[in-house]
Amino acid sequence: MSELSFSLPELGWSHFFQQQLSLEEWESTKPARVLAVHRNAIDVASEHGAQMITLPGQWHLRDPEELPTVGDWLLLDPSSGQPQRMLERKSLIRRKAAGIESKVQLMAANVDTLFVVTSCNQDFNSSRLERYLALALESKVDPVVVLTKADLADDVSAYQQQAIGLNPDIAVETVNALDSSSVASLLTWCACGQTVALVGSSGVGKSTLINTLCGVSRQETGTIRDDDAKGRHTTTSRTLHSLPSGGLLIDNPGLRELQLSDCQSGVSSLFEDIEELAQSCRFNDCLHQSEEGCAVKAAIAWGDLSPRRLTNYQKLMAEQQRNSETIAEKRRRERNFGKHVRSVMVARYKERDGY
Ligand SMILES: Nc1nc2c(ncn2[C@@H]2O[C@H](COP(=O)(O)OP(=O)(O)OP(=O)(O)O)[C@@H](O)[C@H]2O)c(=O)[nH]1
Ligand SMILES: [Mg+2]
Ligand SMILES: [Zn+2]
Repeated sequence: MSELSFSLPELGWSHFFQQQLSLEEWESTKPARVLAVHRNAIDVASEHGAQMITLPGQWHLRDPEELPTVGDWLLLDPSSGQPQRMLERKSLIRRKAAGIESKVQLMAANVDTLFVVTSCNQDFNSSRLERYLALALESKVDPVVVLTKADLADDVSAYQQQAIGLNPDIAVETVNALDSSSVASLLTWCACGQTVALVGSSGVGKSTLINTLCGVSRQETGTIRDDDAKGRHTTTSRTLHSLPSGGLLIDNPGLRELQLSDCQSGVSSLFEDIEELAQSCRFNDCLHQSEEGCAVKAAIAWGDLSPRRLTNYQKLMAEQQRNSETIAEKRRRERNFGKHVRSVMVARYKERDGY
């Protein structure tokens, strides 16, 4: 964010945050929005401009989900600049951290719209798009599918039709991310105070879109490989940018994979049609495999439902449940370990102090 100062509404402040402050806090603290999170410091912006702050040591003892991420609101002490507390979030986009670790990674907070970005080339993949869309719906954020590189594709409408077919209620926009008149259609979601996060694979044009929407080059962009259209992971951290239109955009590094956890309602609402059909299956516990009277299989036989969609629905449901269980188990183990450490410490103090 290069400009020096903003009004609170320009930073996305709203009644939802205002009502969380006591009168005393309103008078004695300064709300600030998190622009970027570094290893040992955080960039924030307030009515008084942008600054870098460090978190008080005891904050690092918190559950990682209670630590500030890009888009969060903090109340700062105006004289020391130290954060006093973090405000409750309107929305939170989180995923299972990459790799085998049972950890959650926060992607962005207080987001209104998620641009799920893919290109009209080999990157386009319906099942991967469904992952992102389920994540948005779970996070209470409105998703928009943004198809980039329309200028390079022979048959743009084939990609559009596939994207629209994922869920008729979700908006699909097709753009040349390098052309400002082409991306103007996206400004609908970028009005003053609105926060939009961009997600998608590396090389699909997330940073290019931000630069074109901002009208200046804010983010570095990188070329993609010719053979498989994969990007080079040019963006490596999350950052929040302000647009001339007043909207706020959060750039994200391209993800190699998106694993869902705690995403049951998101998957359910994206695949509402399948869940509705399942109500008509003869057996309540129908697995939609080879059971008699299966309405889901019947819809596939009629050509009303693609077998791919059913397979992905079942896969995502199972994956989010498995990941939620391993993360919950890890938390439980950590809590038990914490209790054990505390009881050992208490026993030592008792022994030492003889009480
Ligand atoms: N012709 C054309 N090129 C595009 C379009 N969008 C992006 N590009 C190009 O695609 C390449 C990758 O764009 P980036 O904006 O760096 O992609 P990214 O999604 O930010 O990638 P990561 O930061 O690696 O996650 C760059 O060379 C862009 O110029 C588009 O709509 N049309
Ligand atoms: Mg980028
Ligand atoms: Zn069935």
